[in-house]
Amino acid sequence: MKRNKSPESSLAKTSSRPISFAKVKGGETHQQSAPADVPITTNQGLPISDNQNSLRAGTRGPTMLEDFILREKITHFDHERTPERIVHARGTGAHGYFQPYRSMKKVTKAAFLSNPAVKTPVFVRFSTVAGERGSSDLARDVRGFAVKFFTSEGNFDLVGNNIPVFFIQDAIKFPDLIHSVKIEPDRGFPQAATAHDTFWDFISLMPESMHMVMWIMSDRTIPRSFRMMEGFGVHTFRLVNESGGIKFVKFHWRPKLGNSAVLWDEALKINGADPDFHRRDLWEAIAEGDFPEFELGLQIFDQKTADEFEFDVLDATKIIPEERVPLEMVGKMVLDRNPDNFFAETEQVAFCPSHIVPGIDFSEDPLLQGRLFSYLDTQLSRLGGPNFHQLPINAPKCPFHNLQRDGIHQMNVFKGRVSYEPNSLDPSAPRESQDRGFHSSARPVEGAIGRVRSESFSDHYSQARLFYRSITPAERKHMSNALTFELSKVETEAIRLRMLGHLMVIDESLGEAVSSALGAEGKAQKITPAKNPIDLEPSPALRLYDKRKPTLDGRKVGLLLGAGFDPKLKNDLVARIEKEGAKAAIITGRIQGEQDAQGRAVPGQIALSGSPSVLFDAVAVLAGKGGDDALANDPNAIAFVMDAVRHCKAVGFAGIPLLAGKSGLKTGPGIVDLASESKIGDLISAARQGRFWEREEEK
Ligand code: HDE
Repeated sequence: MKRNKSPESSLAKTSSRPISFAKVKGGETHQQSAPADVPITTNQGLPISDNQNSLRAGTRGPTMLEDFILREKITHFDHERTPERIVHARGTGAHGYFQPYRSMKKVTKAAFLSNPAVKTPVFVRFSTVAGERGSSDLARDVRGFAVKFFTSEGNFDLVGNNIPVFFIQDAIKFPDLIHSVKIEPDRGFPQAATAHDTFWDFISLMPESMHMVMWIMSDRTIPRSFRMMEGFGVHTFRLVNESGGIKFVKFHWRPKLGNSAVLWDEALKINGADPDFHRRDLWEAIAEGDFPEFELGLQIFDQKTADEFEFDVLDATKIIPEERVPLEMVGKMVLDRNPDNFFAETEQVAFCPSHIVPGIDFSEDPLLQGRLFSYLDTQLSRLGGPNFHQLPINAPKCPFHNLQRDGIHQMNVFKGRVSYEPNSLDPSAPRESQDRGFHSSARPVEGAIGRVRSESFSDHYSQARLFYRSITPAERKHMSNALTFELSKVETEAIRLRMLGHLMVIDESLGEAVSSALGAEGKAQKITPAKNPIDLEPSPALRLYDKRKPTLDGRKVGLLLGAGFDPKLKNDLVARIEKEGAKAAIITGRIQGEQDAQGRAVPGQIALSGSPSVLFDAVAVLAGKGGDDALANDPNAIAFVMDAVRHCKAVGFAGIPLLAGKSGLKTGPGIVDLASESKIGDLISAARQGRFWEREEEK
């Protein structure tokens, strides 16, 4: 009987070889031949003759239960997802390496820190915390910064965040914290947001969270890029050297490109324009050979120094100011390869703080202690069983062998009779090693067991105040705006007033600014701290801005072209931007391109309707006579310029009077009239500076 074929099927089979359509460099669509000798098969290896049509009883009849090929394919598809992570569900990963600058043998026997000639492979996963897997990148949230070092002595996972402190002091509060921040259980929203009642209800009842509140309401929780944010191990760990000498350590990552953040108004708009903004940014940078780099910095200190602090180094709600224990930069991490497969690598990677190597050891921080249990446990349900370490992305790159056996998804076929130790039947079976094995560092333990919190954990406000008073005026203003936004979304007045009470304790001017913005002057609930805060010496290292040398490196400049623009000016500008290590994106009203002053069509890379200026670090608008009028009547162009001005970015323009009257564009700091080529330099140095906070509106 003659069978009817679907149109795609006949298209795909017009030649003797199957064809598919693929995008190739330059954007044209090309026919691609698949190699003829690789037949598609079932999972059992059976070649498949028709991958377009299921097995039917008659041409228009029902599908046969007998169609095992259809059933295998659909069944596999039905089970393609693993449960998403309970927290940090949305993330993106990258491969790279870590290389120490020098041997750190004096303080640690960790192999990956002892030889500057050795590059240790790493896999990094950056993430948000609260949102589900499909949420958008620019949620106001802590960012996860998890690094798996595949060292010669086993995997070391440094599972950190982009903020050096945490909300709670004891792991037993973690489920409550996360339940409060996630979607509210009755209504299933809000997604990826702290701005709702349950979060602020819990937080306002947890004075220990106040330091973290300062960090999450700062610009740090809306980073410009994963490449431009710091990372922290958060807890105090121990370093152990060959002779058993012990020091304390805090881990820090510092981005080579410096810190950058976006404004809240930008974050909201980026989430609409490009919900994958951060993952795209990382992916593109690596694909283009612009490899992100982070330096590893250690704060190393001894017991005596720890005893001198007014806080407890085991309390994860505290930092050690860098001015008191400076960072020692010990090596760099370079991210130089994108994953081949998002699911197999980024989704299946399993980080566990309990993955440790000789030379590093834990501390008694009660939060860390709880984490040592939780991560292994969560992988059992997320990855389906105890053999997740055999997945390629999780397997150590050094030899590993023990006598654990069987279990779901076992990939190995172990041979022989022996699966126990000690044994005398198999001399080649793995044995314990006193020399090379991991030894927990000897530490004194004292006291009676009990559900207690040390008195040394009871100051909840001094470091919150320290943070607020250390950051720049622009950051303080953004924090006050953020708190106003968040608390305005809280429906229950009592929660708002309780939070205002905490803010008053942290810093009266902050408490008053937020009270007034909410219209709740004088209504803050009176909060009496367990321990009165003390005024600490401000720590400039806590600032986000004013820390880096002005640079355009790694940034992106949007060039909006209007008809009749000067092609030489455009080319010179692009060349200067690229010389700075930045990228220029050519934006045109219609994607096919724009006409320059000589009437030549110049292709666009992105269309204006899909590329608001929030996607760029600086912008320029180039247009000739007439072209400028057209832009002035285009709402997207007006919004493009108005937003860049409002967001305090460097703005260059050529073709006057540019959008006069509609964009709000007036001359001012960082706004450069590109009347002549000599002005390109002015625009570049303005763009290097980044933001001109003096232009920021009052609110
Ligand atoms: Fe996590 N955390 N966490 N966390 N965490 C997880 O493990 C947990 C904490 C962090 O990209 C989970 O594999 C408890 C602090 C990152 O895959 C889970 C406590 C810090 C990631 C878990 C904390 C982190 C996670 C969920 C309080 C910064 C993502 C999926 C005791 C130092 C790793 C998973 C990745 C993920 C538990 C607190 C960072 C449920 C119980 C503090 C970066 O095991």
